[in-house]
Amino acid sequence: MDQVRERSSGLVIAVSKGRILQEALPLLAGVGIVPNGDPDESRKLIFETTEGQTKIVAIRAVDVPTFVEYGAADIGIAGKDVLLEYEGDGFYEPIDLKISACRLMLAGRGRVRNDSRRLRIATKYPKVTRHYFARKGVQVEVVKLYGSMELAPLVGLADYIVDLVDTGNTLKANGLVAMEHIVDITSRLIVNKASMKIKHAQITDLIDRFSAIIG
Ligand code: PRT
Ligand code: MG
Repeated sequence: MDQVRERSSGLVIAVSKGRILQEALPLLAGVGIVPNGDPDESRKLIFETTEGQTKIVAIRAVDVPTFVEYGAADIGIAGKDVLLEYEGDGFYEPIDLKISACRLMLAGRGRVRNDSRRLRIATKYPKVTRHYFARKGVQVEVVKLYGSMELAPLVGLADYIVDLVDTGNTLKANGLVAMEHIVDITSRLIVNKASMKIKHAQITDLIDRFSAIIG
């Protein structure tokens, strides 16, 4: 009886719109979950799926851990970059989905400054950046930006940037070079802690299905 109720309750899966969603949709289809519409095209935010009561919510990348921590979604798919920057630990991270791979890197104009002024780093990732330089024992000033990091060294806002790099084309187009590799990034499946208890059979079954199709 409990098992029946559990199976029929369905799951809410939060996925960020944009590139992660595009790579997550084939994986979701591989485990039998197909939304009834294209979450990237539609203005709708909640999608029914082919799997019983399971729903997909399409939200901004940085909001995925929040939805999952607060239980608004049972499961989320988010980049490790977003998870590292998130304050809080209200979720489990059982699998690396190995999609949307890139590297978080320190980049700049390729010249080293030799005065004694403290380095200024522009980034969307202040927490990871502070941690990285603290470990190296280097004092830096971190400037938080929400986009177009590449511009910062060109207009004198910062000496360096910490940003995601995939092909390297964006850095190149702006005359910047990758200088230090900070961490490899892929997207992860995250699970709300209470959901993991309450919907245990359903969620572990889904995790097993994902694990089976990931290389
Ligand atoms: O759109 P919104 O502001 O809501 O969020 P977003 O722009 O962060 O979302 P989106 O769709 O861009 O997806 C972001 C997630 O995709 C990140 O959290 C990463 O986990 C993952 N990802 C993988 C990337 C990249 N690769 C990537 N290359 N996110 C961003 N980039 C950007 C990078 O910031 C830089 O501007 O692409 C540019 C570099 O790419 P290359 O190929 O020129 O090196
Ligand atoms: Mg974007």
